[in-house]
Amino acid sequence: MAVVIALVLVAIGSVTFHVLSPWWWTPIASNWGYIDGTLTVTFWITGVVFTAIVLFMAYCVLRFRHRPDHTAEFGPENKRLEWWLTIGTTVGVCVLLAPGLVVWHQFVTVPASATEVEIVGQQWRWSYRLPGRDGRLGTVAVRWISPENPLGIDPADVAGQDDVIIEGGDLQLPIGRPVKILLRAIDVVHNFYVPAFRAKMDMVPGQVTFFWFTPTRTGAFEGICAELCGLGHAVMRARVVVVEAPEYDAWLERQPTFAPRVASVQ
Ligand SMILES: [Cu+2]
Repeated sequence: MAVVIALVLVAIGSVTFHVLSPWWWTPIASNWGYIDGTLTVTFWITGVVFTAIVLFMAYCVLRFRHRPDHTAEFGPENKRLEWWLTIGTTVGVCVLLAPGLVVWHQFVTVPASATEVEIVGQQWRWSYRLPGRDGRLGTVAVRWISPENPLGIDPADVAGQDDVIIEGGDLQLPIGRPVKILLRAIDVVHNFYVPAFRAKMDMVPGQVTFFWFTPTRTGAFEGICAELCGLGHAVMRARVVVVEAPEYDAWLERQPTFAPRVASVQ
């Protein structure tokens, strides 16, 4: 009887904890409501199945407990039940996977109007690069990386001269404009994650990964590294500030660009 009560308590406790949990999603600040929709579908399916199985176990422990005049019945085959379980599981797994495939497709299909912003991860900080007046980012290569040129921008590339470089400061983004985030890592694997945007992606040395989103709310949002990357992983924090377009333009004007920075050390 103690096992039955324990199982029922596990089921009730899990549901109650889920509903009353203080660790709920932060209010969303991007267009990725689909991500929350997918999570809700997953919560419902796994929650219902989990509760049903635990309660079924409690029922079996109670109903088929040992009694002196009771003998077990041997039933190795049950075609009907096997079919139902197979179909039920298949439908459940399909419903779990399908929304994810749809959302993933949207997540990596960048709208043509998106502006590019590059984020570079290294132990243990973030750097940002935004296109200057020409709207284009200059090419980069590992061989150009030096103390004066930590992001490895090609000094001969015209497009890179006006690139805005932010090291250790906040990243600002204008509200309502889609942005394509290009991700690079200089040393080990990092992952740029701003929970309020519901968007994250691994940054792999030697590759450029990306995702896109549209900020839908002004304010300051905390970013974290979501891939264990060494001793300082836990303090690898970022701040993304979403502002109105005029404020963004004024901020961008004040940021240092690549060309004067390189010229100053020559
Ligand atoms: Cu990291």
